[in-house]
Amino acid sequence: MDISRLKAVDPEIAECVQDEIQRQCSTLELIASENHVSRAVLQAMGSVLTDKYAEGYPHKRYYCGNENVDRIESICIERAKALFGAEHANVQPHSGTTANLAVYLAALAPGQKIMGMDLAHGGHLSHGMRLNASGRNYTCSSYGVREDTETLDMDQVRKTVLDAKPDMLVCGASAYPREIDFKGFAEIAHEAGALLLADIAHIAGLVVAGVHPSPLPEANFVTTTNHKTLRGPRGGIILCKQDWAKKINSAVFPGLQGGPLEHVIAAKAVAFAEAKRPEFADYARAIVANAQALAGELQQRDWRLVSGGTDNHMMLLDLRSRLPEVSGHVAADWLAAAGIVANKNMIPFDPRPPMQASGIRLGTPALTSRGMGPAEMTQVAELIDTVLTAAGDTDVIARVRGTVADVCRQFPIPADGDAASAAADA
Ligand code: DSN
Repeated sequence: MDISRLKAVDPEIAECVQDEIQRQCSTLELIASENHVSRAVLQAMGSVLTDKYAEGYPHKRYYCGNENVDRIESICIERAKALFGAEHANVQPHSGTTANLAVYLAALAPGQKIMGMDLAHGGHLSHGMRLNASGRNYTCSSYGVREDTETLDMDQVRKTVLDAKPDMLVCGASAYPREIDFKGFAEIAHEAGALLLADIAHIAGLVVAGVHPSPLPEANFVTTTNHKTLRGPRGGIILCKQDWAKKINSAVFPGLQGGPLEHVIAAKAVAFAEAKRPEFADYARAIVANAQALAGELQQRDWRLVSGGTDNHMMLLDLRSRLPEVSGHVAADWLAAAGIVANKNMIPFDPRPPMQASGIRLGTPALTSRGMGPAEMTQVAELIDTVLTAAGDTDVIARVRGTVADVCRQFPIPADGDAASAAADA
């Protein structure tokens, strides 16, 4: 990535950017919600579109001079609709949380009832966590996984939902390694007289590739971020039927946001076009194949995975299976020191508090974007196992760090400028 001008003008920030490029190039990114975008996405995002104010929607703006961003946002909307098979798309939300808050604002009055998946079982802050605006402005409760299977039991979910009678049922998760039964959720929402919001932030790339069932058209609202398995820029979108379009649009603007980030909307449009290509379906299938390969290799090394494996792009390793005294917080730091970047994560019914946690969440979207396959997953599992088994031994961490650097050199990320070998940079 060329940052020569930035270096000349602001060497302090240029150094930070350069260091981040170096960090990404030399570490293995296993945070399940992160990815490496293509250079086309980066270029759209790093463009003069950032200069433009465009409050409103295409051809109905408050300021003049929007003829080009109108084209961009209209293209982005049409691409989003075609990609997901939606009647309406709002591409302005700055994030997934904002997208969810806009849905609540459009469809609920303050104090009405939301039910989402328990945060401690894999849900998300914006699905009703008490400190989040969702939890503060609405009456929130949750459903969770079964303790014995660590999966969603739709009969149990149905009973919990019918007992609570929420106005809005939210499905979708941040840390759930299994397929989500969107049809089942739609039936339950219908029976309970609730609206259904499906938040597919984590699995959007798998959904558009047909690797995970889609919540459209059953869900009233579908939200997603663009930057996880979908491999686009940071930000969110909302999809819905035409009859909700007006309310959703006015909830996003002027309800929650001011000027949209048209440079990010341009990058979303680029990512949606990339995700429509046949190669993207191969990529999404490879993400899941890699996750299942990594999961299998870890299990062979006697690490217990929540729910016994994965159907998607992520898994949750239960440290208690081999290191009962070690928290996710400590283990994630050991891995990071070795160049393996993951996050601590609560496991269902975790006895530890969230900032300690007993699990590590691992995801394969970013490694798959670098062109890695099952053979590399075996190696990554071995490296993870070596670091954890050595329980923080600094010599072992240093040795693994060297191997990680070698693997990273073989699989450069798109932004490092090596076009020939950045396999995923379409
Ligand atoms: N922070 C995201 C994740 O890691 O899953 C969710 O917003």
